[in-house]
Amino acid sequence: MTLPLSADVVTRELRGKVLLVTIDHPPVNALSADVRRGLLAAIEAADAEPAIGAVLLIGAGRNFIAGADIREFGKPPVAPALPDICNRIEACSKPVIAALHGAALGGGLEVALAAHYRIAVDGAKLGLPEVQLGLLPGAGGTQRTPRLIGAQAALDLILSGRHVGAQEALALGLIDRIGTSDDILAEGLAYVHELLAAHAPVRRTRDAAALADRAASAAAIATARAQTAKQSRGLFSPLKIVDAVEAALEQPFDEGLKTERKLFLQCLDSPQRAGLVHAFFAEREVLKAPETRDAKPRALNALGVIGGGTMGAGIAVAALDAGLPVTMIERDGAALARGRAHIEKVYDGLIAKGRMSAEKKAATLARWNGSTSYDALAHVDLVIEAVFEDLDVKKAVFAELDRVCKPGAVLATNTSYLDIDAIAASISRPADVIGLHFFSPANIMKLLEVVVPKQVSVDVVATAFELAKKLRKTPVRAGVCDGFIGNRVLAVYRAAADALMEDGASPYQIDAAVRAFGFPMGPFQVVDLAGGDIGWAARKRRAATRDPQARYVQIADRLCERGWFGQKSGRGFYLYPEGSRSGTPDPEVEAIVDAERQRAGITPRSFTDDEIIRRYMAAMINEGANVVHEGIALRPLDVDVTFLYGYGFPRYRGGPMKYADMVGLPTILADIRAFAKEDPLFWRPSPLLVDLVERGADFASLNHTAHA
Ligand code: 3H9
Repeated sequence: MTLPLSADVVTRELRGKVLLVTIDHPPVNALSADVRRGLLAAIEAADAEPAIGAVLLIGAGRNFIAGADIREFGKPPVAPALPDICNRIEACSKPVIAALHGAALGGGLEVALAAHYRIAVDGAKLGLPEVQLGLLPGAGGTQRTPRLIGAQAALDLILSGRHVGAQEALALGLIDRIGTSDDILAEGLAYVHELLAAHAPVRRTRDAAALADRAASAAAIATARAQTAKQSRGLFSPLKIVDAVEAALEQPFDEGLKTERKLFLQCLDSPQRAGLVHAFFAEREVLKAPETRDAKPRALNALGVIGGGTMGAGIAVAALDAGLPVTMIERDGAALARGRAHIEKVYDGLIAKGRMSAEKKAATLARWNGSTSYDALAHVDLVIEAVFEDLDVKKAVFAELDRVCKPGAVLATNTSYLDIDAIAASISRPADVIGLHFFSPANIMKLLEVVVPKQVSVDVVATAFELAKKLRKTPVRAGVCDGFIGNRVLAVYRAAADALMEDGASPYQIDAAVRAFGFPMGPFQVVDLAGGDIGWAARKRRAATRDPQARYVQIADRLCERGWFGQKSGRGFYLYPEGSRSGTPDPEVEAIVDAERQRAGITPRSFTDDEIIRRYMAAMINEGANVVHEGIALRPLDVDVTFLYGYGFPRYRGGPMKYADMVGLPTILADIRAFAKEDPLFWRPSPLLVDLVERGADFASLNHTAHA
């Protein structure tokens, strides 16, 4: 018998005495208002219908339920609310069984915890990842989880947001059973029938007793609070999570739910939630570059890497880790040996940390092959060159690739700023040439700028996105210009930081202010880490084309002239005694800064941290707007993802463009106009920013996402 449907997204079917309730709301069965209504109607029907002996909840498609519908956050709430649904499920007078496969995350796991019995199949992913969205589990998760699995295990799950597999979930006590096959429906039905045969009672998680050892629970909460206060780096929701779990211990269940609700709403209203949800959708939107819709990727079975330096080796490791065979080319045997050694060093580090076995290393390196002859690249599908940053050197490499590579091979350059159109135009197959800008260390950093030159064929771009997927990188489509998206914007806010330093702020104050904003490092620490000589070389190269009217701060040059290149030379903006990696301020640097101020005729003034951040961010946002205006970035969100994944921008602020929207574009523009009174050449408002302010619009309006 099929009962009337309450909503298409939740179907009900009576199978003997079992009401089979299927959540069928692609793509991931998120708990939208329709799903909530459907679940409510199903439970009410189960209670009302005497023929029904038990309820089985399953998800259609690849998942049980991925959680609350994230797209609803920040919009007016629609009844029925998820916590009420969970309470209604738990209150059901007939046993409710949840059968979990794929994602049972956030609100999805909370629905399962409100059910009376749980079975999962292998491959199920259970978790409470709300913290990653700036939230806490708000549908009873902070109250039921500790009652079910204890305070410590619950805190670990909720504070980390990690996913656990079926085996671990069983060991923790989150589920009662693991199915023996992956047929979720058959497994679920078999379990329900077994429970019915055994007259299994309704068993409510609210009555579970894992918090019974009060002293141990209180100690776990106190420890979590102390650790969270130390580690959560400005995040709002983690301490609220600890408070909510504490309420599970200290308050009766219904009171605890009220406390959870109050804390959840505080998180929901926080700007951090808005920033993190933006990041969630933005990192998915960047995958949908137009070329990925318009073309199929070419084959990608074997890779070539030219150059075994830090970058080439890092790219090779990323590819080897993805299971791809890699052929590395170097100019001679010694350089090739160094390239191989760079790769081995990465794996030896993992072995030393116990994260890789010697056998795994050997198996991985068996996919590596080195040669000093370009002819060894005849079979590869895609080559990435990572040689010295010089246009003529790169053109020479591409001439060789043109000679040896098979037709249809993708020819990529890892340049960080050179003119890829010029490289492409120098060979006979410009349509195969693309930029793949990795970030150092390339095996770790997630960002991959896919730089799209004029003549490239659409399927080559699609292939680059496919490569990113294989390498587990986050690709951002960028156009050709000096520095593409990231380094172009970086050059501008670095210049703003230099100007601040010359005008009176110490590099140490600037770094501290930028760290307090949420970056892991300040700009001068970054220079010291990357090596001051790199920027110095770039500045010398650009000297000839620099606008003579533009302000040029020479402080960094003075340090480089002394050989102070940062960490690798023991001093830069900071001192690094005996190879230490955390620098200490250097009075001699401060004296050099003073001398430079005098040379430039500047009377130093003081800046508050807030003034520093306003200039730093205004420079970043303004150039980000230029990059969008010129079509170098497809949308503001592409700039955001670039900075989140490549430049340490604090994720909870969503990226520079999202941050600008949250501050308000009129405020940013007013700042730029005020700064322009001192240096009109540097502080030129981006035409896009001016236009948006005039129209009362924001960057989000240009993102063209369902979410925006
Ligand atoms: C919560 O539950 C709060 C509650 O405690 C309290 C409430 C009161 N909503 O990632 P994919 C979309 S907070 C809406 O590419 P995969 C996603 O945008 C929530 N949409 O697939 C994409 O759309 P599009 C806690 C969602 O197979 C499409 O689905 N839950 C949601 O690589 C496919 O996603 C989470 O944080 C959602 N909840 O990975 C889980 N989830 O095609 C978040 C996904 O238009 N989700 N979409 O770009 C995930 O971790 C992954 O999506 C998942 C699938 C592992 C499920």
